[in-house]
Amino acid sequence: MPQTHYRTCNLCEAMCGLVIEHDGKAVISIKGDMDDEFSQGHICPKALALKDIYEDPNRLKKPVKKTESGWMEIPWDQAIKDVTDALVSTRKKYGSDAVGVYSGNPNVHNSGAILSAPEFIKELRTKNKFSATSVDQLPHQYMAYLMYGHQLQIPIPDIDRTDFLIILGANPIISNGSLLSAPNIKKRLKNIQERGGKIVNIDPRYTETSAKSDQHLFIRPGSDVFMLLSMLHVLFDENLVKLGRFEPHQKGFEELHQVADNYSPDKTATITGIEPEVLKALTKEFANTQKAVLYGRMGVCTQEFGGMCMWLVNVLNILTGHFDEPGGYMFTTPAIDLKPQISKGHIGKWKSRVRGLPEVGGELPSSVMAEEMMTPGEGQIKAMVISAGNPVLSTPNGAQLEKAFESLDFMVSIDIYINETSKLANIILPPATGLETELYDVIFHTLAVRNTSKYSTALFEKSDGAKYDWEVFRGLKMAYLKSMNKMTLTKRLQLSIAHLFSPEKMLNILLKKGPYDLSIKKLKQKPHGIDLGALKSQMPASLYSKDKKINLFPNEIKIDLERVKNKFETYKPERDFLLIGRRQLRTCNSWLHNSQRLLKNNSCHLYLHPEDAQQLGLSDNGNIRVSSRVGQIVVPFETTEEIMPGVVSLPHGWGHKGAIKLDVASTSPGTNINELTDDHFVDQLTGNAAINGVPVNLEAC
Ligand SMILES: Nc1nc2c(c(=O)[nH]1)N[C@H]1C(S)=C(S)[C@@H](COP(=O)(O)OP(=O)(O)OC[C@H]3O[C@@H](n4cnc5c(=O)[nH]c(N)nc54)[C@H](O)[C@@H]3O)O[C@H]1N2
Ligand SMILES: Nc1nc2c(c(=O)[nH]1)N[C@H]1C(S)=C(S)[C@@H](COP(=O)(O)OP(=O)(O)OC[C@H]3O[C@@H](n4cnc5c(=O)[nH]c(N)nc54)[C@H](O)[C@@H]3O)O[C@H]1N2
Ligand code: SF4
Ligand SMILES: [Mo]
Repeated sequence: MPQTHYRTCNLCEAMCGLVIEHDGKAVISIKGDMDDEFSQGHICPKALALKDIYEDPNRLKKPVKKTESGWMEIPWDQAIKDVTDALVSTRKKYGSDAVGVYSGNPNVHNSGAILSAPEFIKELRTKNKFSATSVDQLPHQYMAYLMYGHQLQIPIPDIDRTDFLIILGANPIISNGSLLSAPNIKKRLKNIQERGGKIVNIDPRYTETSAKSDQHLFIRPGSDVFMLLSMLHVLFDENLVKLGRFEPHQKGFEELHQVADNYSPDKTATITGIEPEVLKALTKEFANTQKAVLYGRMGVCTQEFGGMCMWLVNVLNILTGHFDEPGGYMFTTPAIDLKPQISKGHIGKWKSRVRGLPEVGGELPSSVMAEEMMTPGEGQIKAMVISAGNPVLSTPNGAQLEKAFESLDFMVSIDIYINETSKLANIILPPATGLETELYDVIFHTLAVRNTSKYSTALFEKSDGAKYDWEVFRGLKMAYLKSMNKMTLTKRLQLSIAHLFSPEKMLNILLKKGPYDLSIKKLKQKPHGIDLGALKSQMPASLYSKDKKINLFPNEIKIDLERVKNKFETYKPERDFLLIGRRQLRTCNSWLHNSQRLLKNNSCHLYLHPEDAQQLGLSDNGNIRVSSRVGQIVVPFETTEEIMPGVVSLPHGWGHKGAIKLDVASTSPGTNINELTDDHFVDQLTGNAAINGVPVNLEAC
């Protein structure tokens, strides 16, 4: 007898509601839930992969240990003991920093993991913590901390009410939105146009989002900071600055006047490729439209001046009166708010041992991970814990990182697949996942264009003896403390109390603390979720800074402006090509390539402008050799006028070489873009990886 189950898709930030027909054991169909309060039936092709992941015979169900004769299944108890023994012995021998941790993206899409992983990681007492944050949204968090006082107080564009949206370095038609949870973003963007509004997209490639915009401007990769400074210049030059009600709630405004003096649109045009008159008109229209917002994402934060760009995005929204206003750049009011529970953030409390890059919010940049493993000396990383991540494919200089992992004394991956990273581990701990887990999107509800709340129960029982991520972390923590002889009576008591709290109970407590009088029980009665209304203006109450002021001009920015000035004054047109990334509709970073239906129409090709191909003596397609400071790859290319001359684009997440148990992917392995991205090419301010705008050389082959 078919049954119906409602849940939220955990594969991207859009939080689409799904209706799943099943027979108690197998999925019959997955469709968009028309009654979902937030997504109203929207779904993308990836949702069907939830069935494929659930059924995938290659997904690990039991821990495996690497032996001379290959991977061997071992019982959970032994696996947890072997892992903690190895971690404890590393710590005793070399000190606590000798154990490093990398946390990957799916942790954020898993309420059990996000609520319990920090508890285990904290016990390791290591400074060598890394995550996908520093190949992603670190500049957003950095600026949220400096300007508003909390690393998670990140404003989002209120696209449901805006009349003028500038999209800078994002491709939401394909990515479905990021730091902007907005299911069916295509429809939401169309609604802007239907109410007479306008969308402008600025990107080095004419993307799927450009095609849905009213205006598209090509910009040279990595030059956004100059365009944004020019916009600031125009605001002051044309008397368009409206600080309005924020006058008493800010500091630093007076000093902003001169910042952009030298960056008039006429002066920055050569470097950005944007016509001065076009930029002046755009800035005026942005400032003069009552409900307008400037949104910047991956393309502008994972580049050489990512921090600066995100500072300017915030400043431009604030100075034009588009901050904390409907249709502008707004904070959300989530039902579960983790901000009061976690650290507001900090910067530079310690620095990476080898290169001296500062920690941000307790993490070091992933770009320094390999050198911290490979450079001998006190504090060298000798063992790694990788949780839901694939940094060999997802962080810069992947080939070097692979060697670094191979050089370790011990490595454990908490992962559902043997991928390019976990294959290097001694032990893999595979948790139950996807349809077998409950879900509350604690992070993405705080970044959603409407205040919403939804709890999904697990659809299927996890397989016999399997563990959820949270059980794995708790098991590790318990065994680790025991093995360290840190199991004092108080600790034992604290732990046994903590163990009474399953994620469901923790979520319930958090919901009850929230502003809407919600509980898990109430949410269970609303399987399509609850809409809690449009975003609300909430300044200055939403500031976490001690002085309750927005810091418009932080010291860190003053210092970094020198680096911008230097780049500007010494700029010479590039002789190299500039490499940028590209997301594809049927991918999810590196890990859905085992789903046959998602591999369809997907391929890992380099996009190249026809004029560039001609100059290189290439035809319309074939293979090309691409090299950078750190590596070289041979990859099929395609010519297209979509891409700016001088720029090439390649998707990430490919390059499944030699990974075992990724059957389908191994027949279409693709090439790893991160063998070209450079671990030394980072945004010096935040430490974020500059994976866009990477200089590369092209050769026919
Ligand atoms: N060049 C370039 N590089 C990039 C990017 C880019 O645009 N260009 N994008 C960057 C961005 S934004 C991100 S977020 C990162 C992502 O980088 P990572 O987070 O390092 O990698 P993912 O590819 O998301 O791999 C996630 C792993 O988690 C596992 N997994 C899935 N579900 C679960 C689960 O429930 N539990 C556990 N324990 N494991 C699970 C999968 O099997 C997979 O191995 O890549 C970054 N790298
Ligand atoms: N289908 C699919 N959806 C996904 C993912 C996926 O792998 N596949 N990953 C998810 C994750 S983890 C994330 S973080 C989000 C990211 O979601 P988005 O932020 O929308 O990221 P991208 O699609 O990579 O879009 C970045 C855009 O920036 C442009 N760009 C590159 N360099 C520059 C530059 O220097 N300046 C400017 N102005 N633009 C530049 C690129 O051409 C690209 O169009 O997507 C999520 N959604
Ligand atoms: S858009 Fe994202 S959340 Fe919605 S169905 Fe696709 S992958 Fe799932
Ligand atoms: Mo991401």
